[in-house]
Amino acid sequence: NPRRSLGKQVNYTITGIDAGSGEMAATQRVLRRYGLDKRKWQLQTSSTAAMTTQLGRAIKNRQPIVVTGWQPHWMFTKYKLKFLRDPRNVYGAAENIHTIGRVGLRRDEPAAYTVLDRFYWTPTEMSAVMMQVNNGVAPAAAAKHWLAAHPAKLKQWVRGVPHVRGRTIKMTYVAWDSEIASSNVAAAALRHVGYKVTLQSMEMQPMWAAVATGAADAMTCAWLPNTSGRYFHDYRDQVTDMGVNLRGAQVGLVVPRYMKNINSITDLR
Ligand code: PBE
Repeated sequence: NPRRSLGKQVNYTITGIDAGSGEMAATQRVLRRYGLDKRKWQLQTSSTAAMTTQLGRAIKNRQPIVVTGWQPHWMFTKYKLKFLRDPRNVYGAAENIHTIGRVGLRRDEPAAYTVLDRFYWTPTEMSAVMMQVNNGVAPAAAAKHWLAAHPAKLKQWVRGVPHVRGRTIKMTYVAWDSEIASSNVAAAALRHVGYKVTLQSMEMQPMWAAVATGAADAMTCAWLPNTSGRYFHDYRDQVTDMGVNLRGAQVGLVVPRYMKNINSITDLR
């Protein structure tokens, strides 16, 4: 019975990502809400890169694996995967990704504010940039090429924005594949209107704190209402919510489609 032996085969382990991410916190709740913690299941902390490496290795050997996955992500482009159903709705429905700026950005850098405020794209567009990066293209180059190939999109974001000189925007992000793509594309659009842009990667909590204290100007990484909800709740009065930059994001447990008998989180029990 492949279902009964699954726990054993994967060592009762869900392959996770960085400890600070919202999805890891949600997955700890999943272990409790589905009683998996009492059945030896554990969530392994690692990193996006280590998780995707383990996923690729398992798929190559057609072995079972359960990971904390999300969409948009190149893993769904490259491999045949499925989200496990979540009947207790711990992860929540589809989310929107928001751009968050420091208080005062609009006054101090109106050109940057306008571009970041307009920055908006689709899961398909984000996936294309993520796939390029996964294929080995440097993120800044992938972003620049993508913008060059989508002039209408760039025009929407920069239309009427005056060119600036000698001004810098500091962006921060967490090195999740999706956010590597979005922050590099937003940075490329800002560079197009003349800004020098620095991109600094951090853990999730310091990223929010950097924008809240004004140490950073902006970030494109807020998954709402659930995955980044705790930080948004804590910092909402100290930051500017610049609205949605992508609609229809999703987090959850992800397995290869060849795991035919595993379709719901309840199937892990
Ligand atoms: N993620 C990607 C993040 C948000 C973006 C799903 C890994 C998380 O906080 O879990």
